[in-house]
Amino acid sequence: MIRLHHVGGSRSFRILWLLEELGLEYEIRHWRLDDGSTRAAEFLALSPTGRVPALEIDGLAIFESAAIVQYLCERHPQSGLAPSPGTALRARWLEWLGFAETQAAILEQLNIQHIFLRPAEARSPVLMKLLARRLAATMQVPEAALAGQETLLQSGFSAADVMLGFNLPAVFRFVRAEGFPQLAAYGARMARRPAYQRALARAGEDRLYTRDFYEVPDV
Ligand SMILES: N[C@@H](CCC(=O)N[C@@H](CS)C(=O)NCC(=O)O)C(=O)O
Repeated sequence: MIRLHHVGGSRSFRILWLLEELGLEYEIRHWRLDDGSTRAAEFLALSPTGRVPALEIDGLAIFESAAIVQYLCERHPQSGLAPSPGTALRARWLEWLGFAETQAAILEQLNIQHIFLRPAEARSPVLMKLLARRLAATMQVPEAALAGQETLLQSGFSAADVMLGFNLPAVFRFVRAEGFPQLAAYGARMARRPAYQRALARAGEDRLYTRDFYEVPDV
């Protein structure tokens, strides 16, 4: 039995997408981040900081998206979504898994600054600008890696693309795509994958973003 604990538009989409890439059967339990339910004991038993994703699988509960991705890939080595442990390619794959979270953490700070912080005076345009620059710096890395290849690893599509690919629609809400042609094309390629589309159809509403682009307000 596989049950994904999911919030629309959140990092749990990575797991939803990966489950579709793996062709596994699973159920989804939908949660909201704005009704206190992820702070209840029932959810904290699955994910002690009250964050999604959490995955129940054969009696085990796992949190942290990169850990879940690694675990699912280990259970399904035949999927080819992760290079073999101990190889140089595996080192690159693991780097991308961690890197995707480095980038997601900056996105989270941008979300806090542009969307969640109340009252609006508590927001800092200086910090917004700094965070957008830090985000752009992370974007340079896959931009360079993708020159001449379609996926993060030269060997082809892997779960690293799922980890990073999830970030991209959000990334381009804070940094314009113009300076990042490889990354923008890659994002569009990932979104065209049938498994991505199937995941999107089951994902539920993304309530976070109401604008295509979040400008830093003038100070
Ligand atoms: N490093 C964790 C981060 C999980 C995380 O922060 N998830 C967000 C949604 S994208 C969340 O649940 N936030 C709710 C909260 O912070 O209370 C992972 O990759 O799973």
